[in-house]
Amino acid sequence: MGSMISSADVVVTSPGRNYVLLRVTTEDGLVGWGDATLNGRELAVASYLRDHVVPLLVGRDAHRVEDTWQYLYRGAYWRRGPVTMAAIGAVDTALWDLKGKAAGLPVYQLLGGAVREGVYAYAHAFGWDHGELVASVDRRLAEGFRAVRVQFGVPGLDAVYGVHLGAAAYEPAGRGRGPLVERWAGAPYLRHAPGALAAIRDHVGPDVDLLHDVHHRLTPVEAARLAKDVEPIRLFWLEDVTPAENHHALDLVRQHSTTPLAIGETFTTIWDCQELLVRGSIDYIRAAVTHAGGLSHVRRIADLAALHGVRAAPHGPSDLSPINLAASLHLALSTHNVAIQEYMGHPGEAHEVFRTAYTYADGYLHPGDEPGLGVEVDLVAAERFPYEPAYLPVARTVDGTVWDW
Ligand code: CS2
Ligand code: MG
Repeated sequence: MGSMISSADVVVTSPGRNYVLLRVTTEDGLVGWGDATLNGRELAVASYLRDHVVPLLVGRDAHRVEDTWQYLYRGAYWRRGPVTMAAIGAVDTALWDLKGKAAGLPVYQLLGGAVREGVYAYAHAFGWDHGELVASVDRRLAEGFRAVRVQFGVPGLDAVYGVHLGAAAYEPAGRGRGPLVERWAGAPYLRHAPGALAAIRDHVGPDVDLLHDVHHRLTPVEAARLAKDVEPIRLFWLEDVTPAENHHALDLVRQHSTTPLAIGETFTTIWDCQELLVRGSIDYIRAAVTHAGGLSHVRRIADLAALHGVRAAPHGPSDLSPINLAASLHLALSTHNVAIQEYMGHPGEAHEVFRTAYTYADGYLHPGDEPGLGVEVDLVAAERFPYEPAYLPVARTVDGTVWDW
């Protein structure tokens, strides 16, 4: 059958926010889609793909997914890193999409078939103060979610990851200007967070799963204190308590608490995950399909995690496109130790560009049964939304020292 790759194109579009997409076409006219979006550094991946990867794809057998992965990873000599791995992730995802379309099967069937009826999903709730946060949580519960991530403001600060003082919505990447500076101070956060989370636990009762993301802000000892202080709240997880590169920091947190820990949305390979998994330092690994080399590699990470009793929970923010979310759902439906999928949704305009087969009902997602990933891209609509430079914020402590965002 005609499975030779005849062309591959990079599409950069900005329906509400920037996305970088890869379209791979075979000689018999099948089209596979991958997501290559790296928030705030989008054009670096577009160039890596256009200038270095696409010329290697044309003429290859589209069905050789694993060989192509190894060729792009090992064959480049310069391995790992977010730019390289997002590019490989896009190729891998597009080839799985193509293989599904060629077989007439949804990708989850190619990965072994469904191991569950639906994928447990968590939504985001945020509010600067308790009243706003409760209203936001109640909206999520009314939508059927049984797992909610809660982010709140801190007296004395104007912005904390996940929420801004006086802002109706939360979108971290500011368009058309350099990075905003957000002031950070650990002490007021540590004083405020346990009470803010306890008040939400009191409001929702014991049956709702509550999650919280610290976004890499704390020192090891601060993180240990927070994890210990919030223990009675029985969080589903506490995410990214310390900067993700410092694996040993989590040992201190572990020694002091049984609060479940999640980390890994910035990890790009199994090597970034290995030590944390083998040492039993975490409970959930967050590596994303796009950013960690695609479905093939994230499945491998999930398998390593399974050996150590760790469950996978791939990152699913609005700054990854619906193609990434669809791929994540095919993985989650067919991978035994995937625990939950982040479901943040996408800007309204994105729905003009992406047609998706995945569905949400009563707290669960399903990837749908269309062949491949079940996402199609309207290229005419995509052209209506040209790229605009955007940056994530930068954090500085109150004395002006650059901090982890
Ligand atoms: C986050 C993201 O979803 C999450 O857990 O940490 O919102 C993250 O800030 C962005 O994806 C950064 O691009
Ligand atoms: Mg996060």
